Amino acid sequence: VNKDVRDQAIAHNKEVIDYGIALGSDSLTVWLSDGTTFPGQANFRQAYQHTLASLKEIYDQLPEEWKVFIEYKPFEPNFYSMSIPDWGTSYMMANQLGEKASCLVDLGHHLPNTNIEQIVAILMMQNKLGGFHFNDNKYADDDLTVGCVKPYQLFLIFNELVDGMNNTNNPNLSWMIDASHNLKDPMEDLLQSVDAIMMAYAQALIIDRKILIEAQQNNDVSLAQEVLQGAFRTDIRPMTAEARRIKQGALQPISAYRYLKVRKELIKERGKKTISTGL
Ligand SMILES: [Mn+2]
Repeated sequence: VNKDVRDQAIAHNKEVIDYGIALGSDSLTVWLSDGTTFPGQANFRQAYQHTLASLKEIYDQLPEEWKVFIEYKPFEPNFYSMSIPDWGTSYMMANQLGEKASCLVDLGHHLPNTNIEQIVAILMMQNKLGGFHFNDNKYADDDLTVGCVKPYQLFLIFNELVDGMNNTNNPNLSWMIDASHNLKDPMEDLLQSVDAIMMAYAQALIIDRKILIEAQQNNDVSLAQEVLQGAFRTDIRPMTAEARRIKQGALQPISAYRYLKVRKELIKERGKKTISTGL
């Protein structure tokens, strides 16, 4: 690893912390693009040790009440190895860094068919689940709207979250939406994302946990499925709409957004030059 590149990366994170302090933030998320594209390109152990050493320097710069989230990703932009490819590596690093560090689960950063809900359950058991980047994918994308392809997976993740919130000491989670689109109005995408998250959460809350536990203890596999799918197939949209209305929100966010021409009004206010980018 080139020492200048390393020092620049650490300095960049320190700069980001300073911006965060100015903005009133209280956490830093680290996702590293580092890795290799060819076998033999780097020594795996050394890559881990260098990454950890650099993260320690960043960790030591965190203000007292701050947290740092270690995000993992199996591939891209490097296609042979990534420095932090999976939850196990993220977990080891979070443990070695200390109390302020925990793991960040980006739903799109898994190999196809990975059991993300199991990862969520185990990390919560270890009190090391820091938060989420919500999105969805079909193949290797990580930018689709959460719940647009795999709503049942999202529900099963929330099932573990609700169970974990009741039965572990995992600290409060940070909820983030990490999706980026050029096909949709990003505001509409955010509205759909929040709606999908609310629905998955509400459906997880109506799971009959007493019967689910009984089914698990009796090895009644069919009943366990009935309980989970009974909750998932319940149309709770009127309930989430009412929850929004009680908080003075819109019953139908997309319709309201379009009817009120929110985008047009915001452009009038802010101009057209503001451009946002993200990873
Ligand atoms: Mn992310």
